[in-house]
Amino acid sequence: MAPARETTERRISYCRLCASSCGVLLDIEGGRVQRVLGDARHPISGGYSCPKGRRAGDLAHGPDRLTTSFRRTRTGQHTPVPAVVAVREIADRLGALVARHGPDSVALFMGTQQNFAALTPMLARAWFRGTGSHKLFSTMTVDQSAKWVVAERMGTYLGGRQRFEDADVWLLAGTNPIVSGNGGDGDGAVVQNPSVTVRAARARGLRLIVVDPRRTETAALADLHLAPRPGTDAVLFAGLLRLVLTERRHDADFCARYVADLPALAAAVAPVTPAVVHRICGVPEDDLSAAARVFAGGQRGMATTGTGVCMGPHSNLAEHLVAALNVVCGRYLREGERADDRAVLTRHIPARAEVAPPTRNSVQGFRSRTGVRAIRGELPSGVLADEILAPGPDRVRALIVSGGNPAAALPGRAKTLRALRSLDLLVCIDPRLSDTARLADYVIAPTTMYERADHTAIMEPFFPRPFAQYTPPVLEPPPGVIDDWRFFFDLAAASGRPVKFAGRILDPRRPPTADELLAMLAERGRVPFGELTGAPHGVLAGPSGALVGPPEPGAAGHRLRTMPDDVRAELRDALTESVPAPGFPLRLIVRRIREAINSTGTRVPGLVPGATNPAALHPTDLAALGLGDGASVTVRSAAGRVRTTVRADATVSPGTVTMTHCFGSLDPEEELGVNVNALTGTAGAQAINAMPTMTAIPVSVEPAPRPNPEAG
Ligand SMILES: Nc1nc2c(c(=O)[nH]1)N[C@H]1C(S)=C(S)[C@@H](COP(=O)(O)OP(=O)(O)OC[C@H]3O[C@@H](n4cnc5c(=O)[nH]c(N)nc54)[C@H](O)[C@@H]3O)O[C@H]1N2
Ligand SMILES: Nc1nc2c(c(=O)[nH]1)N[C@H]1C(S)=C(S)[C@@H](COP(=O)(O)OP(=O)(O)OC[C@H]3O[C@@H](n4cnc5c(=O)[nH]c(N)nc54)[C@H](O)[C@@H]3O)O[C@H]1N2
Ligand code: SF4
Ligand SMILES: [Mo]
Repeated sequence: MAPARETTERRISYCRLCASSCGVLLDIEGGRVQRVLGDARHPISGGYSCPKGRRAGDLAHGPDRLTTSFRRTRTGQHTPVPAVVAVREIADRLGALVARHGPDSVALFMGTQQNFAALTPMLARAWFRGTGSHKLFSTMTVDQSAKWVVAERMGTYLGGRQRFEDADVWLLAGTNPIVSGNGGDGDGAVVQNPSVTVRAARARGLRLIVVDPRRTETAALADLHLAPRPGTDAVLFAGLLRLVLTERRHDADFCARYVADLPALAAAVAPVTPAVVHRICGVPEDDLSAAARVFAGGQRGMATTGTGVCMGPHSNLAEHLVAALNVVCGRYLREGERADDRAVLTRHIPARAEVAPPTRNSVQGFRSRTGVRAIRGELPSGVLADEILAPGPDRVRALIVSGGNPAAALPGRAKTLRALRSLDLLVCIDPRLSDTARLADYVIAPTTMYERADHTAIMEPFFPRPFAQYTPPVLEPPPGVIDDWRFFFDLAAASGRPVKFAGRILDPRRPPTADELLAMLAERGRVPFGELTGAPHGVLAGPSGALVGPPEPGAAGHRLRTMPDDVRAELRDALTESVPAPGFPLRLIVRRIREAINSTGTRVPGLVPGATNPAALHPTDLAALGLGDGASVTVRSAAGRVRTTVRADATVSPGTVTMTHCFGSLDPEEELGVNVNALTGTAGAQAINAMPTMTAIPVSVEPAPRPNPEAG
């Protein structure tokens, strides 16, 4: 007799591996995902999905998926432990550490995969607040915290930013949204269905400028591509500002109303002529002039950046000058214009045509033992290793890692590993045995995205239009796992601490359901939770009718500071320094791939081509080094070295090397490329946010006998 055919069930959900939040259809058979398709009826992503999103079945059911939590024994082995027992033991150990060393001995690290779930960051922060510790870390401070520094030093215009959807020009610097879906920062630019979105914008007349040393997938779609030497964006943007101001292409009315110090800005950029830009950045003078003309000649549209600008040397300065370009061109919404109304599940914050002046809050923020201050309530992750390692009564002794993999992701790999190994207690919540989990005393196995209920409250700034979506769990989780948020709720309860959530205090004896929490979170939105749960493909909320309001009377005199003294000093340094890097003739730059988001996806069989992250160089550089495609090499920097193989890639500028981060494994049996953070360190970190340099790193590439996994 033929076996009965399993019935295939088609479920509707959305992917939560990156900010794109693509609508998907899942074919589920016998409790397993057989196929993931882009949801063509999804109003925002329109059927798009990417290679890693389509392999979600492997992420949920692959052999490396953890289906139970683990405790590390004295001999260093991980043995299974029920999550409830682990939570109780962790609460006891944290309690003992706090009693002995105080609350600042406990730290929380919030990683990338905590941020696409609505409830996890809320409950993690709620637990953390209850500890009384100041030692909060996230990936933002090894990513784009230059944007926070700009707000501190320049101030913020509160009327809102111009949008991609009705822009006639856009400049993307150091970002490759066709691959990363990064693009803007909260202006709805090119996050979803990026290739279609960019092509449609160009078809309606948008002119696209890309600033990137590599001819990226995004640069290939641009009207103008400037390829500066890595790490020279600050000078390039100073040069653009000079051209816009000297040719009087700026928005004089906006500047008169909202800028305190336009003459100071003009004076600071005056020496940065096209000839200077050509000398330092290698960008032809005519290309720079064309970019200034096209950008300032447009009526609407912004310059936005990604990691290529925010991880370089002078990252805070470069980001400041990009923001200054937007300001002098007046690329913000004015009083009476349609306001940004993408808050659908969250509370709408009225927009006003006024400036929040520079705060310099980080000057008053908690001062850590390493001398660095908190910014937006977080200590910079660049100092996490020192917070753990440097002796003293207030050092970090316990670290909870939520949805992150600092062992692989933080700069200065060897020191980071030493720090993580020296903790009294390391807890890692992760569905896989990441490098960080390998070192942990407790590994908590969580549900993965399709096994939990969720909605898009915290993803709203990434959508181009007011939109919201809810998903129920569409897969049955393995019996031994718990929702991420539930771990933090239970940990707070086991420590006897109340949990504050959405303006109320939750009863620790009566754990809420995920749906109850999601409903509370959406209480102040404009789409009722019931309507949301009844719309499986999501709700396009439509315009709210909100307009940009007039300034509050007390704010009429507030102005943006475009050239404070410390920014001027940084610009002087960027213009006068010679970049001394004897022995390191090449520059290593960041590069993301479609098949993985940081370490997520790197282990899915057959997904990443070659299951590795080779060093890519221009064919002329390879020829000059006498290397063929696939040759074994040693890549060396001032901080360390790795053995890897090379790949010829004509999109990489001569003089430049690309490698993708978050590869490599602490398991000597596992072949998974090499970890780029063996080549990075925290030397030369930026003032204020201690941002390390993670792109434009001076390196050399030399032939090596044969590949060999990195040491340690
Ligand atoms: N050299 C170099 N270093 C870099 C970068 C670079 O460009 N170059 N980029 C930096 C940037 S921008 C960032 S954001 C950081 C990334 O740093 P991290 O966020 O620390 O790194 P990820 O690999 O994204 O970590 C995500 C972890 O979450 C796990 N995970 C997946 N799904 C879930 C889930 O549902 N729940 C939980 N609890 N865990 C889950 C994954 O298995 C993975 O181990 O790296 C930084 N480091
Ligand atoms: N597929 C995929 N998507 C992702 C991620 C992923 O790992 N994979 N990671 C997610 C995360 S955590 C983040 S933070 C975002 C990041 O998103 P993006 O910032 O868009 O990241 P990348 O795609 O690495 O693009 C950075 C670009 O900067 C360029 N670049 C390097 N150095 C310089 C420089 O000195 N100057 C200039 N102007 N450009 C430079 C590189 O060539 C590269 O094209 O992407 C998110 N989305
Ligand atoms: S990982 Fe891919 S499928 Fe998932 S949301 Fe991001 S772009 Fe969409
Ligand atoms: Mo990131």
